[in-house]
Amino acid sequence: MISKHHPRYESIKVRERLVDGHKKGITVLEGLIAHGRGEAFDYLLGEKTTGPASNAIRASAALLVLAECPVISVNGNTAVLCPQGLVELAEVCNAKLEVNLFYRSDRRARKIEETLIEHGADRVYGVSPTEVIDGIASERRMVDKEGIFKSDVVLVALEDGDRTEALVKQGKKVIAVDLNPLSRTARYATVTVVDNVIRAVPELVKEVRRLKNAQERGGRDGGDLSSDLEMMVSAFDNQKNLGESLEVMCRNIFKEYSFSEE
Ligand code: PTJ
Repeated sequence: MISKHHPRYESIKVRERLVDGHKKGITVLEGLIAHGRGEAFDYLLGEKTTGPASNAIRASAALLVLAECPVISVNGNTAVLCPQGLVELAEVCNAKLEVNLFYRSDRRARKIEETLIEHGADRVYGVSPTEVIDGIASERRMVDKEGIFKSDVVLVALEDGDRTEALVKQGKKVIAVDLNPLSRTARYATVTVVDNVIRAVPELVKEVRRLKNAQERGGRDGGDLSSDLEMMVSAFDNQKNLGESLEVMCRNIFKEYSFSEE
């Protein structure tokens, strides 16, 4: 039993959730390693949502509101880290939830479906995928005909670069949540939120709600918010934003360094 007074209590609890997810057959062991890599980057970010991440969250929310067929891709880690938030996000932006796994097995896909349904999802796609996305070497290439296959915007988190690249090549817009601003996923995505998925998803829900409310008010007043949202998306420069996240990390390193020199 970990004391709530332990300075790393929250972080330890998150690890325990992933270990528990592994015992239940949801998370793979490799997912625990991936989480450890994420933790290191999160440490450098100061374990909070930074200014650049907030800007990326705003652009992502605009993309989701503008989308005609948005899909939220769920893997073993995200199913354990933020199932409630993913279901809420799908609800607020009329998105579909689709299981998509690197280490795919039917059993895992069904377990993740079960988890999402327990958290309030009506329907989960990708459990029996029939379509293939070209250019992906892993099981991630298998997608649902009614989900990622026909989507225009896909949100991915803890992802590997080749799928992001392949989805973008297919003309889809990809929103990536990735703590590593140097990853291939981060560089290939349309919008990358360099933040922990645990913090980013609730922020996205808030932002989509805010935009939807503004859209409704605009509608009543005869205004159209779509062109503002389109401008917001086209003004977003992903490479520049990634550079800003890296700068935050570098500043934090130097702050720590000068602190230890005192
Ligand atoms: O559940 P599966 O079978 O689909 O497998 C999922 C894993 C995570 C094993 C698979 O996608 C994988 O190997 O991912 P990678 O290539 O290790 O990439 C994970 C990326 O997510 C890395 O850039 C990490 O820094 C980042 N990351 C780790 N934890 C988080 C994170 N990003 C956001 N939030 C996190 N909590």
